Amino acid sequence: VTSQESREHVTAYIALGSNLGDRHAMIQRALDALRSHAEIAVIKVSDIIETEPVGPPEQSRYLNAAAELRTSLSPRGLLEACLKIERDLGRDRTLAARWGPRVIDIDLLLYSDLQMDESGLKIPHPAMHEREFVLVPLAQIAPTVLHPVMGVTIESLRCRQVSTSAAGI
Ligand code: PH2
Ligand code: MG
Ligand code: MG
Repeated sequence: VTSQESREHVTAYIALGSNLGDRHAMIQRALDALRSHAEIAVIKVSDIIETEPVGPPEQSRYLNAAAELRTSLSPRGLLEACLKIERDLGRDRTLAARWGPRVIDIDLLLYSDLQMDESGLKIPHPAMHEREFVLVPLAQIAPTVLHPVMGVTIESLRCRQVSTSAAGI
């Protein structure tokens, strides 16, 4: 058994978003950077969908996607890897408003069935269950996965969210 094989690997899910520049290329470049990381494997990628911006500032439409990863990184290590890829792709957090436009956003959604609440790292992502732009692509690749806090499947969260947003709630 090589050290690579003996390492614990866990399944994690991420959300990707872009609404500045060549949005499609930014999401592809983020996925390529994840693929070339020695401790991350990209297992599944959803379709890339166009979504209306959610949140305060006036901004343009997003492309969003979700991906399933296998990783030997800790949750903190995986977060750092995602933040580094955001920086490498030119994201500038100093100028950006908290909900404002971004060239690339990579959010950690789920890490196995872990629950954690630390500064800068909350898993599951605390808003994932109310964001259609996360749940629609995630349900495509992980419909039967359970939300570890809510105890219901991603597909059931998506159904609920899509019906409340259609009703304007
Ligand atoms: N991300 C945000 C704020 N609003 N809206 C859409 N449609 N897609 C996003 O990825 C998104 C957003 C903050 O991360
Ligand atoms: Mg985000
Ligand atoms: Mg983010």
